Amino acid sequence: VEEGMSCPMEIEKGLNDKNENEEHAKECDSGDVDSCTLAFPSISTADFQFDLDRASDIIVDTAADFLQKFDNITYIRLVLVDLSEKSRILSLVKEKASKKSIDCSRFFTFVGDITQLHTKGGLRCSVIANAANWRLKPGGGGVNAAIFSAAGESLHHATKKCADALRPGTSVVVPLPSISPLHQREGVTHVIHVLGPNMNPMRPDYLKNDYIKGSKILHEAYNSLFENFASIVR
Ligand code: AR6
Repeated sequence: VEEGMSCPMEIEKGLNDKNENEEHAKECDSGDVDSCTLAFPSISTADFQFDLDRASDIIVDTAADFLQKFDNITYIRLVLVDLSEKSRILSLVKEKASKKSIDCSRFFTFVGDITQLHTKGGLRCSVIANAANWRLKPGGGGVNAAIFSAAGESLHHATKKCADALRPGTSVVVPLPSISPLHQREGVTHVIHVLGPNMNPMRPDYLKNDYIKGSKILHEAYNSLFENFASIVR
């Protein structure tokens, strides 16, 4: 993959997500770049009700800064994942990344279940991020429930060894034991739990629509996630 290649044409080409998925999956399976791909969900934008337009700006900005900082390591890749082709956060991020001419071989979106990227999507990602809760508890809902359930008990134990709580805007790396089905089946070696800002009155640390604070915390959350990913890769 050529360094500096940018893809403003991704949208103009009119590729649907399936074709884009297939293209990226093909590239991914072709070499050892696999070990340096981080797949992450959009933090805080479902259960935590963070505004999608603001979140997409923050995702694109923090990803662009991160890739620029590591522009000598061309095989590091960031992949934003969501379940549906109709995902609004994926469309917004795709559009904004394209406007900023971010290299689409190093940052792209992918439709699929983050716990089945390899077996169902053909995309190998050794590191995946989780939109966690502050207690780092399994269950709840959303991507947290999916990851803890797919990874089995060993993720729960491994997580407890690393931390017992998270502050909003921070993340923690958990090496995934090789006995975990997620490790064996999907090739995931690390899970990074991230706690984003919460705009849902029914959840802890509710920010009461304070988007100055909320945006700052979401920035910090992605910076923390990407820095932790870099620390694994290095
Ligand atoms: N694969 C890929 N993306 C997913 C999956 C999946 N299996 N499941 C959900 N998403 P959310 P939050 C997307 O609600 O807003 C939890 O209960 C989803 O479409 O999981 O940060 C925790 O315990 C959305 O784009 O996380 C916390 O209490 C994104 O993942 C709280 O919810 C994040 O949605 C965190 O809320």
